[in-house]
Amino acid sequence: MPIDATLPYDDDNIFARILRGEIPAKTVYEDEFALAFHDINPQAPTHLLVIPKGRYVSWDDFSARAEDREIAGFVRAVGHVAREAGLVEPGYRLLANCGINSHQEVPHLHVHIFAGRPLGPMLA
Ligand code: IU
Repeated sequence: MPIDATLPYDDDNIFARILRGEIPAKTVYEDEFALAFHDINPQAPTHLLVIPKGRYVSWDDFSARAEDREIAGFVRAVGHVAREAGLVEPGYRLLANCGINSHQEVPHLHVHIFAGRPLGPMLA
């Protein structure tokens, strides 16, 4: 079910539980600001998710409330994960769904990294 990006943060959401170590994930990177792991239902040969450590529902919530250091740390983590995975050449796609019309399903901000095949033109 798509979620409303303006809802209050739900501490029981699946990514909060992964951050607390209550549910396993195939983690590829972790630092002060971010955790990155393989998506359980990959849509490309490489499909990673990068999530901030902070309690943010969506891109909207994060961009409005996060401290500058959290935003910088998260953006750097996304780039680092892509570089470390060897994705810069021939390239990758980032996607962050926000709210009902985007079909965001997990109410903790996540950036998808897709790579490993030609991804075609963006679909709107
Ligand atoms: P979305 O942007 O909220 O639609 O994407 C949610 C993603 O989270 C989706 O690609 C799921 O396969 C993925 N996911 C996951 O990796 N682990 C989980 O336990 C659950 C969803 I639930």
